[in-house]
Amino acid sequence: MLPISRVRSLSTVTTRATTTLQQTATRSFASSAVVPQFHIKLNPDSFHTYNCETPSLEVEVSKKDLIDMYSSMATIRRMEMTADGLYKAKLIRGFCHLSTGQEAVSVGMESAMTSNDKLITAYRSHGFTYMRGGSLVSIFGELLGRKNGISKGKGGSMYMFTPRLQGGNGIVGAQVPVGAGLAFAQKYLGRKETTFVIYGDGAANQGQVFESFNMAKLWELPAVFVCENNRYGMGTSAERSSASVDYFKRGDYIPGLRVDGMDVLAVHQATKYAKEWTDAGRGPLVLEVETYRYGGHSMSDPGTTYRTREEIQKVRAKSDPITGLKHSLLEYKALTEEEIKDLDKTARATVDKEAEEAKAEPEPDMSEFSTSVYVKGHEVPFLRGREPSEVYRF
Ligand SMILES: Cc1ncc(C[n+]2csc(CCOP(=O)(O)OP(=O)(O)O)c2C)c(N)n1
Ligand SMILES: [Mg+2]
Repeated sequence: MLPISRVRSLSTVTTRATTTLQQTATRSFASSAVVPQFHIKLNPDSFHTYNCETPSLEVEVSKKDLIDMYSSMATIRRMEMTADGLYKAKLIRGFCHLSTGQEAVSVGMESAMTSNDKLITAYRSHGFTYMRGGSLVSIFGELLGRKNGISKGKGGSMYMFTPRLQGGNGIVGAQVPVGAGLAFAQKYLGRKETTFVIYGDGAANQGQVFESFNMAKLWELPAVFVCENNRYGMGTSAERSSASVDYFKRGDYIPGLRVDGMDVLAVHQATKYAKEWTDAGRGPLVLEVETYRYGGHSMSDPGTTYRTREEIQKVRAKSDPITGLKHSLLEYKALTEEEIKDLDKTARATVDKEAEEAKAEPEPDMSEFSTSVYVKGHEVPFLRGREPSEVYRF
């Protein structure tokens, strides 16, 4: 049976779940020593550019990289489907936004990032949390509101963080200037690191996005603005909300690249390119990742009132990211059907086990009600509770 690990810098990191989390799984991101064994040719339509060169269509990967990518996507798919079931069973409450169909984005990106790079995203964040070091049990714990959830069970679906993930943010677009600030810090501190700032097609027309573009270009910050274009912002199609859906060109004075976000290897290649771009001191880049969400916007949206079932079926049949990689694995004789089935089985078993572990955990203690609100030493004198008589003093 092949191990499940999360892709890291084309490295080999096997993750072991822990039942406690806030701790995130510890990984070493060592293995650039792994020899690429496969030279995979990408589809010639994988990239579109705006004032920059086209990335190479030949991806160099090792067998281990391919296994990690496949396992990670299969794990995220299973995690999201399990969350869907737990929500319908009323065990998860409140907001819950799933990324089924979009797995190649978080996995492909992570495979070309370093552990020192930063990533900040909006509320559709479970996949990124997992790829950036969050254990499955801690993610489920958070969704279920358990004490050992990644935010102590007090944040829920939209507010997950790891040392390498600056959230999980619920206010559409608000993470974009924060991401520019992270990139500013990296430049100011003289670090050769990149911040990947993710926002949706629905956020792409906000003023604060363009203000962030302006400052990032003015100061040549190492920021990659990643427009995760899943073709809808809630129930509004990109065409209805955006005067131009060429999101990769919307940075105007910032060069841009559009990538097929249903192909994990293309996303890997585009992210590698973006990372090399910022490392070379070329300033910001806009990276549009074209993807598709299979489910509704959130659990309260069936997702079929503003688009047809046929549309969803067509995307699934033609460009599902997991099936696509499976075909490549077979075509390049990297793995056999049996070995791929084993990966699927392992992903299922791991997710199911960790979801069960999370379910068995207790809820946070009421003494935690007023904690984790302010940074220690910066508290206000008191915090109001749910009613006037409930007051918490620091
Ligand atoms: C400032 C603000 N306005 C409105 C909302 C309500 N809202 C939540 S998600 C969303 C659509 C965002 O779509 P997109 O950026 O494409 O992200 P996706 O859900 O597709 O990942 C809206 C309008 C919000 N959370 N914050
Ligand atoms: Mg969207």
